[in-house]
Amino acid sequence: MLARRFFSIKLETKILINNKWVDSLSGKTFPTINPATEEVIAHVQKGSAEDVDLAVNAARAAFDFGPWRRFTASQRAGCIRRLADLIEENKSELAYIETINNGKPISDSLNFDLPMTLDTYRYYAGYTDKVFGKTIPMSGPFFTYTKLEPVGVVGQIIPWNVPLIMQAWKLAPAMAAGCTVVLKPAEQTPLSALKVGELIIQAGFPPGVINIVPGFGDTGAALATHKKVDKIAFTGSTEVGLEIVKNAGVNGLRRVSLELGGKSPNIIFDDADLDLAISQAHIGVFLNQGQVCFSGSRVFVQAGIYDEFVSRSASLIKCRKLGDPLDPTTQHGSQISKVQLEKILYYIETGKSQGAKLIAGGKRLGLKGCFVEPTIFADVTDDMTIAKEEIFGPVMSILKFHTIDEVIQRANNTNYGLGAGVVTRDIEKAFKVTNALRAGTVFVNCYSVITEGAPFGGFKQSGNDKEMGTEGFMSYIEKKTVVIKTSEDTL
Ligand code: TXE
Repeated sequence: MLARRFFSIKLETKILINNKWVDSLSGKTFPTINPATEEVIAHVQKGSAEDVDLAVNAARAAFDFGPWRRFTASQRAGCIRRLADLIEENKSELAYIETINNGKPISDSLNFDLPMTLDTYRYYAGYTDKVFGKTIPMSGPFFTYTKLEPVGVVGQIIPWNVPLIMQAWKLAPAMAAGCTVVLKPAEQTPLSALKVGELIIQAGFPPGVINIVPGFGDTGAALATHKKVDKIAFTGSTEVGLEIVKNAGVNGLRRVSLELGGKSPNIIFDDADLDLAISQAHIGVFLNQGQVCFSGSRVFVQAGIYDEFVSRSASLIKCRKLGDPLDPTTQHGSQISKVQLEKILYYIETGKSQGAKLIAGGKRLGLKGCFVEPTIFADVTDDMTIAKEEIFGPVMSILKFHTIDEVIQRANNTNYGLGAGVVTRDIEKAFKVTNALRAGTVFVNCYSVITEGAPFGGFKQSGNDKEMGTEGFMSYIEKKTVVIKTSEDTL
């Protein structure tokens, strides 16, 4: 079994600054837990504001004076590709670390998280030499052009739900653009980020280009307000995102990119292929134990197929295999923490007390580990808390609708706007709904299908920028306009 095979893996637990592993200045550490067993895996150095300051200074020096800015595009791409190759060589070990630290099934870590991580690094390696400015016509003896440059020192704060993917989504475009970085992984899941740090050194990134400081919210806040940081990129809760925006002007102005929460609608019409609709909605909610920002947690089902959809969804959920995340046949693992477990159980109780009909799951599984049964509520109405707030857990709310205009209005009646789904055989209906939904990504007859080439990010309270694709790369780029006086004779 994997557990035995990796009994002796070396975990990295220190702070990475200037390609050196260091202890925190305070000497403090924090335990990192396996949520499936609730056992401590390791003690990790706890970065404070002072450690963040050292890391930012290292990143600043590497940006302002280091060799990184003078690396050719192919040298930068070479570093990123070597990193991807090293991640691939170590993928079993990384998948194992991801699973023990996060609680997700090992088959997900191996078949979803690792491939997407690799694709992201390789995709952005190809961007280093595709940075083109423009020449701009101007009256008079002037030659005017734009030059694209890296934004500078970037602070990146990431969450715990897909730690390796989030690290890649943040680091890869910043590396390709030529930025330098201080990354703070989530306090729940520092281990895979630190392991990648080891591989970053091996891949040949110069000292100071990528620095990693594990810690809590105060560590993130110190990074987000540091005066030498040019840009903050954050993925996490809308509450913390708003705080980061509020603090963006503290100690000087910096750019802010946010990818926040969601309460995404998934709309299933009477004419849908029902088998497809049921499995699509199932993936849309239960993938990653429901800990997905674009989870299609509000499932709107048209009246004509409502009852059948509900009963067949309840049958399907019984086939989902819950249990030991290290068992390769497990489909559904542990939630990230006791805190999240309790939050999810609170929402389930709220659903019951507000009159939603519990048709599957609804309980914690076992007494050890943070396991929650995949849960389905029918007869959910728009005013119920479970239909309004992000649960970030395996809870599907099924709501009934009658007409297309009604469902568009109800689906959009949320402060969030990250994902959405439509299931129908009617292309006209699909276009009408897709165009009307205020969401950053709309899935038609599928769900949770994302690619590194397409921009990803939210409307409304779900975010203010895009990651991935060209847009994700441009988020790490400054545009400089250059106006050169020429001689009249050359016109
Ligand atoms: O998120 P936080 P939490 C949602 C989801 C979840 C809820 C809470 O609904 O239940 O958020 O999760 C760092 N300044 N999402 O508490 O607190 C923190 O250390 C700077 C959606 O884990 O937002 C971590 O690295 N940084 C989501 C990161 O922010 C701060 C993914 C995220 O933590 C900070 C995760 C501060 N003041 C949760 N406070 C998604 N969009 O995918 C905390 N942090």
